[in-house]
Amino acid sequence: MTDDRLHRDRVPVGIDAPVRPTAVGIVHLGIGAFHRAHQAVYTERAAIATGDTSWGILGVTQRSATVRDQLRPQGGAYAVLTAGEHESTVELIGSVVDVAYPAEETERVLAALAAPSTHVVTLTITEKGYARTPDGSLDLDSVAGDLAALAAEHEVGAGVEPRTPGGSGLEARAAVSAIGLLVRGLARRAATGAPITVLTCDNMVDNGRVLERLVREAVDAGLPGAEGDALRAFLDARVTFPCSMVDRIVPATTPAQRDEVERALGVRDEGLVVGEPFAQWVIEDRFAGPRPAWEAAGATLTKDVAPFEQAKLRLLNGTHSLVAYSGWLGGHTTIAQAVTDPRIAERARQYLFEDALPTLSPPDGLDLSQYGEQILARFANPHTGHTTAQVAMDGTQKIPFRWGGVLADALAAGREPLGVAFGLASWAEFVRLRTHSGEGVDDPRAEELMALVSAAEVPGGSDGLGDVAGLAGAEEDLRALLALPGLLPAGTPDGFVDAVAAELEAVLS
Ligand code: CS2
Repeated sequence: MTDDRLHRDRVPVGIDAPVRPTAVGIVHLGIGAFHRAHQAVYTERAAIATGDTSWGILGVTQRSATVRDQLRPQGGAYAVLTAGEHESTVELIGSVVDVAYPAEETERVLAALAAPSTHVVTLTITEKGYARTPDGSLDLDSVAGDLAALAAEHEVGAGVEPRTPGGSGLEARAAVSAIGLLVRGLARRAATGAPITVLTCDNMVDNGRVLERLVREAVDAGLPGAEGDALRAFLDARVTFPCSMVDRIVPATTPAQRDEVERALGVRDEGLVVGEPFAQWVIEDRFAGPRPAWEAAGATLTKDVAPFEQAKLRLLNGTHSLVAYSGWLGGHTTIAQAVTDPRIAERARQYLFEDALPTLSPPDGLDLSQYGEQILARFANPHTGHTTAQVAMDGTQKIPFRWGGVLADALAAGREPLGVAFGLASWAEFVRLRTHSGEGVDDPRAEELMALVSAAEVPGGSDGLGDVAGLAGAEEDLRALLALPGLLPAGTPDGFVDAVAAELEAVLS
């Protein structure tokens, strides 16, 4: 710890001190930039509004120790840079008490999940963190280490020797899966009987129900029969999995932004996150026990999240993906550049207003056309620096939730959604070009995708992207990619795949 580093005990002059939590009330799985710029900020503001400091957050970082190594030397504190069209502001957040890296501190995380002061587990583990197979069930291979540990712990608890010796090896393997860790934590908690709410904040349709189903599948696989009955009874009686819709554009922080904030604060913040001014959080009011007064910080608690969630996933995220793939193909680095390209803007509007919007029933009081315009204006904010490549990541995990429902509903209503078709054609071409360039795609199903792209095809041929051979090759690859299991809704007619192929010319031009 050096004096030139931000720390919660040394707050720069002229900036409000962050909240100092008195207990860990929340365990958060997946403490990336999004959580720090969203739920942690709501938690901070709720503590300021109510004076209740019992909702400190223990963050859990899954894939690497980086966030722990950034925040621990700062006592958990970090700054949020809000990058508006006309001005930027910096605020310090103290609600994160510490960050744990389960590969090295599994026991600490499990203990926190079972602790009496903890009442809520929140998750932002991204779509791929849910480890679903193409048919939506839990990929048991991904939680095998955790389930072995669960069975072993269970038997230890019952006074029986663990089946698998060598606990440390198990711990290291177990730490790769957020769902597995959660299930082990819930098993620990079941022994105390204390209720707990598991609140997912990821961009999935019916996210709470999805998570509950996966957790139950893991329990059934790990502790089948009578061994798991107590845990199942605990889940039935004492655990809830509310749905929630989260919204704030949070790009990856750049070194330039870190430098800018260092100049403003006079100290270095390795944990800095950047977000747009807009933020929204709609939470299903179905808590098993106490919760922070997030409504005091502007969150909406409601009986039914679905209309908000559908509108956000289909209008915002669906348009975002379209702009990301077509923007990347058009040579645009950022979403803001891409969405101001007239050709892309036109297709974004077509998707948003003609394809997606008519499939939605607006939540009370929401004017969907205005909401759509506001989304496009948010994308055009150049100060966030959100890149097309970042939004383009993990397409196989995002597309079904963003475009799948729009596609199915539009076809059922007798409309062919040509914006969706353009989006899918752009995604397929993105995958093809990145495969051929050797860069590859950032996607948990990358290997499958790249195997579908024909090795013989050279994009563009000798005469450029629009030549006949290039188009024919691109179409072959597109048809192979669209047949990827789980990508399009079951029963999507061949005629729609033809419509996607017909968009290739527009994509390649
Ligand atoms: C984006 C989202 O990266 C992506 O796929 O569409 O992260 C988007 O920025 C957020 O959902 C906005 O709330």
